[in-house]
Amino acid sequence: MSRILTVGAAQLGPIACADARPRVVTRLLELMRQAHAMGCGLVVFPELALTTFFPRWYMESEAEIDAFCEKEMPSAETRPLFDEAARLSVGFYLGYAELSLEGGRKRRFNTSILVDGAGRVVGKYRKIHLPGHAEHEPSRRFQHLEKRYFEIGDLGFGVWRAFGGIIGMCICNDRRWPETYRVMGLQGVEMVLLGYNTPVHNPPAQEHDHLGDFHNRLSMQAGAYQNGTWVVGVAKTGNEEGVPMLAQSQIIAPSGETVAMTATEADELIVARCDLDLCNSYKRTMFNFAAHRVPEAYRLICERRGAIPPD
Ligand code: CDT
Repeated sequence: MSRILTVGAAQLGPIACADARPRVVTRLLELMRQAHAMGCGLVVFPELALTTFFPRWYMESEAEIDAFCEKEMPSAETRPLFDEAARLSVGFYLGYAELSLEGGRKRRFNTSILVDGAGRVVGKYRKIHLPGHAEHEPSRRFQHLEKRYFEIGDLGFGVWRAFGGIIGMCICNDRRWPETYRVMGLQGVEMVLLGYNTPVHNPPAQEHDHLGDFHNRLSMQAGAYQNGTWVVGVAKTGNEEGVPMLAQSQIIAPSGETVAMTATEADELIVARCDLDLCNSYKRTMFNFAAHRVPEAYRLICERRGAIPPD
């Protein structure tokens, strides 16, 4: 048996602060057309793929922050992506900053959507693990203010029946947390899509900087293997507004092996012919959750947030 989903990981080079949406959408459309030419049914774009990674700047003006957010999806500026998806029958994952009005209250989320080959939104995810800090830290060369600009996602780690399989989504820092993959694994996920913006330099932990590529691979490969799922991780990379960003977008098989990886720090498409049925043997043997998991022994995971060492 095989269920082939040909997927494209559409890495982006830097987006400048001054780049208007239509200019960025033109780049995304070019990558989507390349994906179609390569036989893809699904193309994955990065986190916050319509703007620069704005949490690197401290801003007090709500109008200034909101200018980086999408008030509707699709909008006049993003509609061409949906139209082209339908014309080419290529679905996509897109990360963007979402501004929503709920119960008369303005809310901002770091969001991704899953759009099918008819141009319809079939899934939405709001980032749960928000890294960085909430207050201005002027001693840093650049900020990481996701905790200031976004609320914690309120939609959980969902999965959707789409593209002939079970597809899940998460965003960037989520990929470092085993709980992310396991919650989707417990829903039978067969392909996890995720976009990222990862500065090479992390001011509070400079001693990790030289290990950035390794930690990126390590987290995604472990998540894939331990849950018997494909993982597609896609970067926005290069030197964005003076901040070098990690590359190495990759498509990872349920074995944990990376089957395709980008070679540049620019707009670049990589493609893999993913057999979703490759998940089966992992889900039926080593990671047969129903046969081997022991949830009673894992209670602390839900009951306790931070580590408390014994006396
Ligand atoms: N965008 C994002 O989540 N980036 C984080 C950087 C962490 S350093 C504060 C990441 O985990 O890649």
